[in-house]
Amino acid sequence: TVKTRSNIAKKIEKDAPEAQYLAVNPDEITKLQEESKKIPYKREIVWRNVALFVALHFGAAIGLYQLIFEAKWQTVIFTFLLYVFGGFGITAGAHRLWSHKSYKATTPMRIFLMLLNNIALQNDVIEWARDHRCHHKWTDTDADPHNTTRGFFFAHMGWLLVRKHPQVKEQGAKLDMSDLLSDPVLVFQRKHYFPLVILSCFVLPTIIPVYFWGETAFIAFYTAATFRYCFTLHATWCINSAAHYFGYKPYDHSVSPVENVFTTIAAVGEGGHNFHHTFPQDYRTSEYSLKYNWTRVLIDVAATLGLVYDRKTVADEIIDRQVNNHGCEIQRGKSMM
Ligand code: ST9
Ligand code: ZN
Ligand code: ZN
Repeated sequence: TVKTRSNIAKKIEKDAPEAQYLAVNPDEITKLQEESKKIPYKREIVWRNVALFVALHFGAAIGLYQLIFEAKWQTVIFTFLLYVFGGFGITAGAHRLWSHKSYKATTPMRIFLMLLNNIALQNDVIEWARDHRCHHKWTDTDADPHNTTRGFFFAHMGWLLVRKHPQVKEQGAKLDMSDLLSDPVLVFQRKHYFPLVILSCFVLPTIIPVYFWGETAFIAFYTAATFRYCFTLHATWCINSAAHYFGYKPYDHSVSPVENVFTTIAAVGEGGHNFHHTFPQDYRTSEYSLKYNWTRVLIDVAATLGLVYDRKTVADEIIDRQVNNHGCEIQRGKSMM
């Protein structure tokens, strides 16, 4: 494990110096695990979040029923498109662009992605990226916000229902977030986050179907807003849970992330998670799933339009060497258990 991790660290340093904060340091991981045992930690449930998420799931159940039996076809299509484009705000925006710097985007494109990101309501990008950088740098330790060693449910959504482990805060404070704090688009989002997300996630998704094709406000609210929001959350959370549990590990046996085709489809192209943890600087986040990698298609189309540039990829020889030394050729290109 230790050898693999330091190799990856070296590769990241070489391929993408700006992604160095993600390089895993094996000595640090061991030290963290030792220190963690000494920190007194008592799980503290945040009942406000429990109540909100229970309510959201009741609302989503109503929305699913309406989507199947009552909604107009335009509302069904609209709900689907909101899920895909809100998803892009997470995958192409918060994840591949801002957390990993795996490509660069012009200001109009960053504004576009920030607006899409609001539809998904998953905390502002700066907070999302801070948690995500913690996740990559200290995977499966107490400094990882959704540490899978605390179980499937914790990694999936339980981590949003309890106070964070003190090590997340202590280690996370050491991350360099200056690149994001100096992006005016993200500063704007953070400053106006509450009105932006209420408008983008709930108000507009309700008003648009009513105004343009005469849907009832009741149905529009439960389908395009509530159900779609809840569904997008689970699709995202599955990357932290299912894509760390069920699948193959062609690139690195020593880590928990796997290749999982279901999450690739649900998360518009993000399920090549063993690849992604091994090569976090690669904007494709997977090697084989172009077919379902809608996020990559979006980024490539934006590049053709000149909105995106400097897309980073890892050379095939480096991938081959990694597979030979630390992964498994037979599992390559397979995505499920
Ligand atoms: C949501 C996010 O769902 C989901 C993210 C998933 C990530 C998946 C990644 C997978 C790869 C990409 C795939 C994408 C696929 C997309 C598919 C789409 C189709 N570092 O938070 P507080 C400090 S959000 C450093 O209150 P508590 C810091 O000082 C859902 N420091 O901690 C902070 O103050 P400030 C909607 C940190 O009290 C202070 O602690 N949102 C860090 O323990 C207090 O922070 C919600 O439900 C860090 N990492 O509470 C909200 N973290 O911020 C849920 C904290 O001022 N959140 N600090 O610097 C909460 O209510 C709370 O955060 C809490 C913890 C209860 C969970
Ligand atoms: Zn990532
Ligand atoms: Zn992960």
